[in-house]
Amino acid sequence: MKDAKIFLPELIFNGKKLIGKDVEKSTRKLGDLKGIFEDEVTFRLMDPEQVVYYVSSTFPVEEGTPGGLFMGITYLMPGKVGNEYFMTKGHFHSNIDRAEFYWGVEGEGMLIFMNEKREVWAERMYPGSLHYIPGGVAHRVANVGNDMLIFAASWPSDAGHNYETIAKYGFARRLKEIDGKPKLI
Ligand code: PAN
Ligand code: ZN
Repeated sequence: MKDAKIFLPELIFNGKKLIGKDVEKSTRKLGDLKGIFEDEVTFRLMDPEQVVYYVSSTFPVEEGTPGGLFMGITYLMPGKVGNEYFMTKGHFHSNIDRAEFYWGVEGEGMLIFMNEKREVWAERMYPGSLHYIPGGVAHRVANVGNDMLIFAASWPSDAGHNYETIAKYGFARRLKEIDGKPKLI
């Protein structure tokens, strides 16, 4: 029998960066996050062009394909709007029962969960922390440190993103810096 072929991987995850074929980058600036922070007066005084986070992702199959997986690395800058930490928009999955893994790569974060009953809880993120986000649970990450927060994620290719519910109703609690510490209030 002939030897089977051995290939080099098309992608490298070197611990911090996703490198290789078809890595797609999307950027969220402060101006794209209108309405998510409570202190709108301070928000309006800030530069809408300031980058809050970007995501490098690989989509090996078409979006919506059942049974596939996607992976992305999020780079979330340190900062606050008033006393509320810089955070991702947050979303439920459009196919609401789809789960996801997040894991901490660098920096200090807080992963905020909210179920459909609007119950909120959070987990600390740090290098090596692993987080299972069950189906039916909205998720958002805040950078609670002074340096960039890097975390990776893998989610089903038929999960989809429902940003509308969070844009309209928000999370039931906000993560704020109170006396120098993160608190969900
Ligand atoms: C992640 C997020 C990423 C950015 O890849 O999409 O961290 O956060 P927002 O999508 O809430 O802006 C994920 O949860 N994918 O499903
Ligand atoms: Zn998700």
